[in-house]
Amino acid sequence: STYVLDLNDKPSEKCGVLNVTKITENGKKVRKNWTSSWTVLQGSSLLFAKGQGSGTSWVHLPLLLSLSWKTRGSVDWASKDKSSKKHVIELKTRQGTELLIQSEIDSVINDWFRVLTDTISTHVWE
Ligand code: I3S
Repeated sequence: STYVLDLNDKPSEKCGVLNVTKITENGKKVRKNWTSSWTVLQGSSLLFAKGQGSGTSWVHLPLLLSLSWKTRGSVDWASKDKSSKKHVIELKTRQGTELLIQSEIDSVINDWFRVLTDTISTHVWE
């Protein structure tokens, strides 16, 4: 896909394996399906790999357009009622989709929290 080509063009700024699930889609609750996903932050986009090898496709989440307070999205620590897991971040998009991302390793998820909040807050809006 085109995202694979993009990845080869520019160095990624952060990557790693996270546990990911959608909990809401277009404002409607959906059944959780936690999956371990290779995740890449590139510029102001977050990419989640689906599948492996030549069958890999990328779910593309443009952070500034989807998650910043300007567009009424958010990045925050998930409240306990969202998951029994530890170290869970909730991503809410302007379109009413909510994702949870999680790692068992607190330094890993803390780094992701910092980089995601930095990405959506340091952008200068014109
Ligand atoms: O928020 P929920 O519904 O308690 O989420 C749990 C369930 O989705 C469960 O799957 P099934 O109900 O389809 O068997 C998952 O295995 C759990 O991981 C979900 O909860 P956590 O608390 O792990 O996010």
